[in-house]
Amino acid sequence: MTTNRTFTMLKPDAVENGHIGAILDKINAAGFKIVAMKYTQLSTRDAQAFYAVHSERPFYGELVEFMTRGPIVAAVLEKDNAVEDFRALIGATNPAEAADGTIRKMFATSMGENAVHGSDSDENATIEASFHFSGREIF
Ligand code: 3AN
Repeated sequence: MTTNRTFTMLKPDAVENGHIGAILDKINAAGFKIVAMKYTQLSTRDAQAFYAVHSERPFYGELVEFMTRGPIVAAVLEKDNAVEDFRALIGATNPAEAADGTIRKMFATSMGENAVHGSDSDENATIEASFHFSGREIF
């Protein structure tokens, strides 16, 4: 079953570099509706849990440190085919390989500091949205 929602985070690098407004503009222009949003900062425990799937990877420690170093914007987005369309909008994990016009091509600086997160499946979108938002924070 596919859902029409995905989960995103504007990561600490995007916030530090002043890109919140520009990235939200691109998200809106691509037809996504924001149904939940918060400005927050992950604790080490939050980031470890959120990225638990990567716990055996060599970059895990670096990833947790990066994701906790400053505030992020977390949001739930709605659109037909949300997960796939949002992955297309953000582009490849490595900004050097991201297509022109994608958010990562425009705003990311490296594989690790790549400006935005986008859920990779409907199942993970639901899990990740619930990680950050209660039912009454999603509209
Ligand atoms: P994506 O965010 O495109 O789904 P994943 O799920 O493979 O990519 O990786 C999650 C996050 O881990 C990435 N957004 C990136 O910040 C970080 N990451 C992935 N691969 C590397 C790597 N080789 N070196 C450093 N950080 C990485």
